[in-house]
Amino acid sequence: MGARTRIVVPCYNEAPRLDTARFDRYLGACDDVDLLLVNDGSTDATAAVLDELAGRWPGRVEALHLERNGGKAEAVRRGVVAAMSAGEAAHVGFWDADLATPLESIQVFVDVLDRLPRVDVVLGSRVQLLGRRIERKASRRRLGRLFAATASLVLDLPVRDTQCGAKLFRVGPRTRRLFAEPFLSRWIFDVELLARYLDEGGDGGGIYELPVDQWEDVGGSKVRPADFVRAIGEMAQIFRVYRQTTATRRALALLTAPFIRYTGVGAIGTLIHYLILITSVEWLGASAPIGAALGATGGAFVNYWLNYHFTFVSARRHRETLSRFLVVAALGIGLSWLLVRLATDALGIHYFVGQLAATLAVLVLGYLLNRSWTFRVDAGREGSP
Ligand SMILES: Nc1nc2c(ncn2[C@@H]2O[C@H](COP(=O)(O)OP(=O)(O)OP(=O)(O)O)[C@@H](O)[C@H]2O)c(=O)[nH]1
Ligand SMILES: [Mg+2]
Repeated sequence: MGARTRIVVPCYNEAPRLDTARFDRYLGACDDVDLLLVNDGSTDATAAVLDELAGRWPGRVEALHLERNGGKAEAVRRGVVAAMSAGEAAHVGFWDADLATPLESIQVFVDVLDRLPRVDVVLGSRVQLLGRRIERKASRRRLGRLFAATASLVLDLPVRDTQCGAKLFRVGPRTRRLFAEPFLSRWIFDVELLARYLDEGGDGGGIYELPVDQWEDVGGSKVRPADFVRAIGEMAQIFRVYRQTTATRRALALLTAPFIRYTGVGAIGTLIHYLILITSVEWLGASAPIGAALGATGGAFVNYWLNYHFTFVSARRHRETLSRFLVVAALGIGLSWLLVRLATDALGIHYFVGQLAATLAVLVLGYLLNRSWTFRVDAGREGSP
């Protein structure tokens, strides 16, 4: 009997999608792979489905139920930590529950680790080579290419596909450390994993990209449109926290600083404000004050949404952050009025100069308040502002 392999399967609201018959078939056909199914606060019958499957395979399948939903990254991390500490597993990995990559491919991943002692990490890669069956929506494939190119730049590592939900690790001190701390990112933790591996002194020679024989884009994805915007913010965070390895990179990191992201979002919000103003006045026949109010509201919500997902990559509840964001926005309007008044009435400065100074002051104050209060980002997370 070969060394044991333990596979973590993150499961969130998978009751309708989990093909337990395929799990049974796989477990019946191989005896040196165990499964750890991780459910974190699913709201459907996932917990019962997982317990049933575990009940049928005592000693081979375990269901781990985490108290509340923390996202795929944290579910995988908690699962891998448990799988690595449960002893006698030489390899630990994670696999998407939708079996986009069939369980039968696990052995091919294990063979790579057995054959190449230098390799610590095997990444499944969805490359459409002859003889492979890779079924991906064209839009996801193109987005995936763009994402992989960005990840390669950020990591300074020519990686072809970071997001395939099938990965295997050789259990050892370095790979244990990869999962020791919670991830910054919720969805693109795969990229963060590689950044941590490089940060740990690993290099490209320890990572192996394995083109999978089969991959199928299974419907019912948990990825939301906001996650794509969030991924950009998370990528900036990963670059800033792990990959400032050269002077050029440190200079580039300045461009991705949260304050720069905040300013950029402010500019986008202002642009939306003016676009809605002009559209509603020129084309919809609204009066200028109505157009201005609609524009300000639209601009504020775009501003809020982008700052939540892109600038601060927040995980806090909207009902907390939105009300605070509006308070900060109101404070900004008040401060703007006060400063323009001060400039014109008290100091006799031209109103436009006053407005420019006010805009700058509101930008800096707004950033500091939103960072420390609204989205309450702890300083350690991204180092300097
Ligand atoms: N435990 C847990 N698992 C999650 C969570 N979100 C997603 N997952 C699991 O992560 C895996 C991938 O999710 P999918 O919805 O298939 O995502 P996808 O669209 O295929 O995205 P890719 O992983 O990029 O292919 C599935 O096994 C999900 O159940 C979560 O919040 N908690
Ligand atoms: Mg999937």
